[in-house]
Amino acid sequence: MRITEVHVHKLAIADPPIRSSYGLHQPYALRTVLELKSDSGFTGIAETYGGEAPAAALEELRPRLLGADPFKLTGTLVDMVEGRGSGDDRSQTMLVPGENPLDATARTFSAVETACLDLIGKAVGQPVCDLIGGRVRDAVPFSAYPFYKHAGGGGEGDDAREDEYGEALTPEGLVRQVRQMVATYGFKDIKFKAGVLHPDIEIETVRQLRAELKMPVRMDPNCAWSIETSIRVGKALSVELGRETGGYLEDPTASIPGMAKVRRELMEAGFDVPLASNVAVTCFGDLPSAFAQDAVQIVLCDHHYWGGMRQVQQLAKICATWGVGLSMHSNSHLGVSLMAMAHVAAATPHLSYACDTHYPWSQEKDEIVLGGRVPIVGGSVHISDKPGLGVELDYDQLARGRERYAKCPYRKRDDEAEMRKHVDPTWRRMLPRW
Ligand code: GKR
Ligand code: MG
Repeated sequence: MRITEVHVHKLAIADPPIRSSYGLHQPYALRTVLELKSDSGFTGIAETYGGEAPAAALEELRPRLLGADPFKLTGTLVDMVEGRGSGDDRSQTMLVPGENPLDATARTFSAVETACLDLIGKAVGQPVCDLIGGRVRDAVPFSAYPFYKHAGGGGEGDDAREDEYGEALTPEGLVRQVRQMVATYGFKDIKFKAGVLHPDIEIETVRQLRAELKMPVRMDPNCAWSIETSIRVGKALSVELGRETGGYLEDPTASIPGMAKVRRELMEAGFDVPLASNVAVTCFGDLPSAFAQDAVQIVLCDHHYWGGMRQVQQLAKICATWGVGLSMHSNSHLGVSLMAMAHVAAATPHLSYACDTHYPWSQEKDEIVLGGRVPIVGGSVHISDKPGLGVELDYDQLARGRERYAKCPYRKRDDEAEMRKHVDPTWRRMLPRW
């Protein structure tokens, strides 16, 4: 089998004004879809970060993709994910995920790998999860992912969307938002995006979420807090975020030594609040010092920037060996990414918590998967026996996504600029904020 066509599609999808310590989401999230067609008539697809740079990186690879054998292709590109030593300053603390130059080639590789696996799966009639080792679960659990949110449904001008969830800038608003997500998707866990309001309001938000929804709650302020504040919040929420109740505290503060200090002080005070990370730990080179310092008890993987599905499986094995948990991080995405996340999670035995997904924040109108949105039922994505990722592209919808991209002014994610435009003209991302 040979790759005969390469298509790189730049898309924009409506995204509501949700907040994090990075700032405010723009009215459109950007995504890229890679399409590889083969001489045997099959098409493999992948979805990754959007804007100009990820698409340009894929375009640059075009000469190496055309004519390549998809079974062997990723072997020839392996230098894009291997051979990077530890010790560099590779933290993405100040950068939104997808903008870390140090994992740029790993992100490009991941898109190629995913599209090749989809292509191979479609050619041999097997689902991706069964190609990469075999599924250990048929249903992959995801969490409700509530955010503090301003009024608005995303999109702009005559493409402004209805506000499905409404404004949510109080603990009660967040409870309402999660109830709505749970009613629609059946989630059984909550991953709460914090680092936006004063920590005392966020403590109260977690308490109310736990008391009202009675399900495990995880909290992620994306490094907005000092070490002292992190310890204070960890102590205040030691039950709600504690190991026994299935919670964790994610990236409360920046850096591996900072996380290690928070963990040490909480443990010495008798509070077993596990710390998770997708900011302090973002690549294999980060693992030795994070594990040696016991800075992170759960690594949040993401095949999009860890270098693909098989790198995630290797990460899982390393984490299992070291007694460290594994779950999955997410960013704004559509159904192709959701299916790739679900397939790798289905074929990864060591998955300790329900995965994150932004999928409830995306809309039917933007979905590019033929047949519409991927169902999340009982909080899980079901893995069928359909070949590859189990989804095909809807080319009309893809064309609409491209048009939206051409029309909108956004070319890379910039939550700070959006924050200055709509909330506070002087806003800067300051770490720690509290
Ligand atoms: O969508 O604003 C967001 C999130 O903050 C996202 O960019 C993060 O990558 O989901 C995230 C996380 O840190 O877990
Ligand atoms: Mg996070």
